[in-house]
Amino acid sequence: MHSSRFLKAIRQEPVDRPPVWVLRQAGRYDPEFQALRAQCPDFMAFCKQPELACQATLIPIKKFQFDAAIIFSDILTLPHAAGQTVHFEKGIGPILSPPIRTSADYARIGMPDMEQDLGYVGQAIRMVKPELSVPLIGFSGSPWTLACYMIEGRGKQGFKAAINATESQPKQLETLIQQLTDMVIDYLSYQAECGADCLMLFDSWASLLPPDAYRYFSLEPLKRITQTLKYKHNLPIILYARMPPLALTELNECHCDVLGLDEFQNIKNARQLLGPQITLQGNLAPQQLLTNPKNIETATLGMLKQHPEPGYIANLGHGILPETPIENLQAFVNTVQNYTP
Ligand code: 1CP
Repeated sequence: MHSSRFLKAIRQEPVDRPPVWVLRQAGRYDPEFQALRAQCPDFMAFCKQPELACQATLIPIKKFQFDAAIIFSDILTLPHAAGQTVHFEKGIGPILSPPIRTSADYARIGMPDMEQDLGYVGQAIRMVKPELSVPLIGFSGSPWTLACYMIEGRGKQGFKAAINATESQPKQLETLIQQLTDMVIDYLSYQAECGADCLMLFDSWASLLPPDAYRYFSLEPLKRITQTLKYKHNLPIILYARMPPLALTELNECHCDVLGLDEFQNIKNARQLLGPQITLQGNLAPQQLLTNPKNIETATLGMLKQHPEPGYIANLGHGILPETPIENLQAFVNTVQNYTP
């Protein structure tokens, strides 16, 4: 495991080719995943069955020989464990109830007990580990991204209530973010103890805040998380922030081992800005995979040539789209797997 391509690239050691995995690699683009999902149509109930989560984690590894696995779960398991009901409605997305709006709603949020409230994630990690010959990534949403869902009560429809809370309820939001920071530390520590080889933080809604508020409500909590985890566990940490309102050099204050780049970043520029100390991951636009294999090969080679040195992990800039044809993902993977730097 220690000598895996993925962990070597994180340590910036020479590799025969860049490791490759894909955000949302277990997902709706794959009919085999869809068939497994059909066994338990309620998404949260699916996540809570370690046997199913384990199988969903393994399907893309067997099919594409990815260099890393990511545990099948969701960032919304944590709000659920903290006291909100989380339900996925077809055609709407996640619904968290009650949304956190009043002082009473804020007061209702409590620290979960890992074994009791999130033991299903730990069980899935323990179950899948012996089946894997590649490293396993455990993950969590960032406090800010989790707060977006918890305050809004819904998915990506603007998150107006969450943005408003930074102005209208800053003290309450700050307390919530602090609680979430503690929860994320506990949750990722728990995943590490259960066997995760690498930890990943998703700040998917970084773009919603102006720079100063972003620093206060997102970056500083992320720094506390990564510093504490580094101290407690000697595991690599990946930070993925989508469209961050701060420069990559500022995100680098977290001292993560890997920075996940979205498709709006340029790999070469990122390397120049950040210097040699950090591994970069990304960042082909997921929309590229809707084109055709020839196009995908050209675009993927273009991406790989931007980073000829070690310290790079090939991936998409965001989650693979559900409408992606499997042969197009295969073309992306083949291009990386046949590449000689
Ligand atoms: O019915 C289904 O199968 C639902 C699709 C789905 C899947 C496959 C959801 C609902 N979540 C997941 C799994 C998941 N989610 C994984 C593990 C699988 C893998 O990567 O292979 C991971 C890492 C996530 C992370 C996640 N969930 C993020 C962060 C990454 C990102 O996309 O920016 C976010 C924001 C979520 C919330 C979520 N879960 C699911 C959906 C459709 C959403 C977005 C909701 C919205 O904002 O509208």
